[in-house]
Amino acid sequence: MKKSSSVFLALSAALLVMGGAGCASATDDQPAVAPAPQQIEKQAPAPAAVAPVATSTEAVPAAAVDKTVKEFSITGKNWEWDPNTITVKKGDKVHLKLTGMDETHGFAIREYGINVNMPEGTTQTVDFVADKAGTFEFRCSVPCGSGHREMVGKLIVQ
Ligand SMILES: [Cu+2]
Repeated sequence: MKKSSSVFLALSAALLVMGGAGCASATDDQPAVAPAPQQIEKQAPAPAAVAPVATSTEAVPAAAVDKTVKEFSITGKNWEWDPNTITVKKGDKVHLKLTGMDETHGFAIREYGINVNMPEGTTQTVDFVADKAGTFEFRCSVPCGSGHREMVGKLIVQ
């Protein structure tokens, strides 16, 4: 969880900076009176396809405080990922919200050393930096029935 911790530290720092933007001592080049919240809208495609889950373990909406973070909500259900392709740029910070819908699944991207258990009805989060370019499969890592092997999606890092 080292990466996760450092991301949260960075986010905390960003929050502090934003919180201070109302004061005369704002340190960035934005006018202190105009924090322009519309600039920090998240860019994840089609988040509406995902039902809100009250049990999210994520307290800080990463994309809301750092627009360099690419945020995606992905659901795993028998037997598919939705969405099943996500595209980022090399070097992007990626924040994934992973929701297990109908039973326990697992989200794994071998080349990135990611393997997260997704107990049914929960949302797990993963933060990583997309520092390797290419196309990587994400697969279910928890045996979940006859379609388990077909739960394959793609992370495209351009
Ligand atoms: Cu599975």
